[in-house]
Amino acid sequence: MEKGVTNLNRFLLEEQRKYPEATGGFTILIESIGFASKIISREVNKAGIVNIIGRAQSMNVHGEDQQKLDVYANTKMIQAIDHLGKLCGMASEENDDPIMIPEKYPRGKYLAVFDPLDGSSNIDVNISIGTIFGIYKRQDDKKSDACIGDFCQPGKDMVAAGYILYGSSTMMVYSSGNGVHGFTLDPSIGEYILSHPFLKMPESGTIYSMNEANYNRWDDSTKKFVSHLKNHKERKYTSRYIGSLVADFHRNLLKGGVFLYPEDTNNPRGKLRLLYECAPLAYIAVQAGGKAVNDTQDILDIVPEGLHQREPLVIGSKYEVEAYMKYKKGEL
Ligand code: AHM
Ligand code: MG
Repeated sequence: MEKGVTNLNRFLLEEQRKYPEATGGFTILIESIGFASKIISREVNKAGIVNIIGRAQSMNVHGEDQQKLDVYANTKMIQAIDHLGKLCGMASEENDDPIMIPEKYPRGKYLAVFDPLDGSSNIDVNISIGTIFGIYKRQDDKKSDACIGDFCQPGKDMVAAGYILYGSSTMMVYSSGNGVHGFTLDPSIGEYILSHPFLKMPESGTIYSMNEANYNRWDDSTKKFVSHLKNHKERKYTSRYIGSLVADFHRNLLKGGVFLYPEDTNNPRGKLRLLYECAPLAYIAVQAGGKAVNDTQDILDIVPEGLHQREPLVIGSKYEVEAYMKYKKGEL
């Protein structure tokens, strides 16, 4: 390996050595998600050429059109990790029920949750999209198939979470509880190279990201919070909204600021899914020194009641998220 260059595998191995009791099961899981993401990245990059963009003519559990690339990414994620013998089940935004480990493979102690292709409305227009994942450990020691209840753990019990951003370059950002680390895919060698070790989110920022077209459907506290940012005395905020959560979150992670998808009259419990979108990104935000809440509590404290539960999401730098909560509680 080139001197001074750390690829994802080496990084994971060195992390694993810090825990003598580690069996390597976790390392191979993250590596394999990395492998799936390279295949997805390749397909995203050639989407226009091979005409894979467009609808797959099926609807997912949320009643939304699935796009071809969603289906492709979902399949690749499942195929990359179902045979490792490390998982007892998977749950995907694209599947109604838990995804079982095929009969012929052994079961393990981990559970994987993922949104295989987030921001799918941006596929057709060549805008950044992403993959989000979280890893939990099942709470009993059984090695049988997971049931829905096994996935109903609060985000703070996750053992790792991360995302892949298919942007101008492809990046994988992950945390297993020891800081947040970013790897950039070098397409010439097909390797993720450590480019952003120990990422920290600025304590406050000047960016806010939300779908302002929903303004009239927000409650008063959200409207007041946004007006607070617009009229801030010390800071001049700027608005940035891509409509791909991974991309909006990633920018704010690096630069500081806040992303909000609060409840509104059309989405009384928010739009984004707790298990596949809110909790994994909240885990990353908190590990990087940021914060994530719904309308009343920290995202990581919420115990899901089902696989596809939605939650309002306000995530980003501490200052902005705490200010939002003060407006919600009527303190400001
Ligand atoms: P998806 O998982 O079906 O792609 O939907 C989630 C996306 C997020 O990436 C993004 O933050 C949000 O939906 C955008 O919603 P809207 O178009 O209502 O602003
Ligand atoms: Mg999606």
